[in-house]
Amino acid sequence: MTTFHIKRAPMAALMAALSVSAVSTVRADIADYEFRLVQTNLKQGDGAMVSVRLVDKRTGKEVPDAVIFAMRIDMAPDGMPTMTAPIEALPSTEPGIYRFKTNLTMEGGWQLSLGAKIQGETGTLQNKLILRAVP
Ligand SMILES: [Cu+2]
Repeated sequence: MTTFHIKRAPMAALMAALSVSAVSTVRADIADYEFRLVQTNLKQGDGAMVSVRLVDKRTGKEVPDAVIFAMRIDMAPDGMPTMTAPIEALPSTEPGIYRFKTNLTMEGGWQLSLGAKIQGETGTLQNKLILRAVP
């Protein structure tokens, strides 16, 4: 009886290790995802619409239904990290495309920072995207 239990324990540990590695090869990591700007140049001024695609880098496919819980836009690329603009998320009209309305008050480089949760994935996706406000 005792021998039986001693032999069983390592087998159970091995099975657990195998199932963990099997799962990790199938499931994605948060680092497999990325936001990409649809357009990098936007017209300066109020009512600027920024569109981003959330893609699974392994397939290049759009990923719908992410929850964007943090967003910020500032002029860090032009040495003005404290110069921010109001930004609000708009409803998505296309799966995997996320839209924001902002006011690009000044011409030049702007940085859009996003924090998101992806359905079925643990961890947080954080991306910084550089765009330009043009006349
Ligand atoms: Cu500025």
